[in-house]
Amino acid sequence: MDPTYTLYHGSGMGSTFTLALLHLFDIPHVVKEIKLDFSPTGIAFKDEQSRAYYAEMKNHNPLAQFPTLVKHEDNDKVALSETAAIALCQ
Ligand SMILES: N[C@@H](CCC(=O)N[C@@H](CS)C(=O)NCC(=O)O)C(=O)O
Repeated sequence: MDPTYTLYHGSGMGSTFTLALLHLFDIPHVVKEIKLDFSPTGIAFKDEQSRAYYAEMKNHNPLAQFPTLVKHEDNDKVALSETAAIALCQ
């Protein structure tokens, strides 16, 4: 069975390159977009779905960084969060 991927993505964030790779190489994936509002006073979630995806992302990757790419393979889940490592792995 082919592995599938879930990408936690923030628009304009470091996950953009990973998203481009998934598209470029036509790799099946699911995108969970975390919509953020940036203001001088801080960062806020644009909606509740984004807040929920962020909590999910943090479960997979306590650093909660973009990108967080989760690879599902049978019953295993592996989270990758280094862009260079993601680019090198298949
Ligand atoms: N190791 C990562 C670092 C990515 C990174 O620093 N992403 C930033 C956004 S572009 C981030 O998630 N910052 C939020 C945080 O560190 O809490 C990579 O180079 O792929």
